[in-house]
Amino acid sequence: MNNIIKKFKDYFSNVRYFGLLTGAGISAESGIPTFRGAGGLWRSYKCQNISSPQAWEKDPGLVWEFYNYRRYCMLDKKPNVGHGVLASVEEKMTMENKTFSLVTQNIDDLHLDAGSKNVTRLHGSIWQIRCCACKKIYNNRDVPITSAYENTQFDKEATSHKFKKEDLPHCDCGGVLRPHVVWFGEALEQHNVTQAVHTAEKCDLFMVVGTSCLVHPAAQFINMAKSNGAKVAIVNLDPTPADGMADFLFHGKSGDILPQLFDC
Ligand code: BV8
Ligand code: ZN
Repeated sequence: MNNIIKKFKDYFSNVRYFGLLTGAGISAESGIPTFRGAGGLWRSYKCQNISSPQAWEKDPGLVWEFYNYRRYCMLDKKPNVGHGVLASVEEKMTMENKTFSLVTQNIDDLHLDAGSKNVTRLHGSIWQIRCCACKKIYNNRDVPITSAYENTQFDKEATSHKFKKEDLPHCDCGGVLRPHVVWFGEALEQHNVTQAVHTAEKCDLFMVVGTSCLVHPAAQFINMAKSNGAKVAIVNLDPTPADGMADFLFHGKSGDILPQLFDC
């Protein structure tokens, strides 16, 4: 491992545009379950089935129960060493007039909490809610989201309780508020895609941290960076389908590996 770390550091010393893609794995050491690990299930639902417009259409009260539970779990979570190292690298590169651009699939906002500035939240934020009628976006950290959700924050047995429309959060305009996240089957916001494409096309190093590289279109930015001539580094606990593209491949915890790769 030391030889590859030295190779990485030698290359990184000449990097002028550092692009990154992070996933649930970088937040695992903060105590937030990953999607395809144990965190992939809530009660009897697969996350990607309840994080969908179809589930919202069918039972918005249940979808809010899921997000209210995740907000409850995320409320006290703090950035870990991995988030902190990336925030320090960005600060150093900015002082050296170099570019740092972090694209995250995570909705926990821990990169922002760690001090990262140039962050593209590809899938939104669990701490933002949006009006289904007028599209107004609110920053909101209320847990429970409304009093009707008091004491429903558990993930084991299902509740037979059916939430009514009046139990849901409402906008000043009277519209129902939903989580401002990208559900499976929904398009990503164009401005975020534009920023992610720019990062993949312009960077000379693209680092992928803590993602199974299974969710699209996020995973495609790795191929895009590679085909645009960037070197690819992967830091992940388990092997990923993108490992074959890696010029620098590190299997292990991001909280252990990132501090070894950057002197900051
Ligand atoms: C869209 C917000 C089109 C919600 C999320 C092409 C091919 C195949 C499928 C598709 C495709 N195109 C579209 C699809 C369908 C779908 C998709 O990708 N499905 C997958 C499951 C096959 N994509 C979509 O639906 C996207 N939309 O394409 O729209 C469209 C266009 C026009 C008009 C209409 C529609 C939208 C995708 C966004 C979904 N929303 N999140 C919420 O969170 O509630 S995605 C969700 O998964 C999270 O954001 C999560 O971050 C993300 C990806 O998962 P990972 O982050 O990778 O997490 P995972 O658990 O999988 O992996 C963690 C990794 O960390 C593991 O590998 C583990 O080894 C590692 N790890 C663990 N601990 C550590 C660690 N590594 C380092 N250190 C550690 N300590
Ligand atoms: Zn509204």
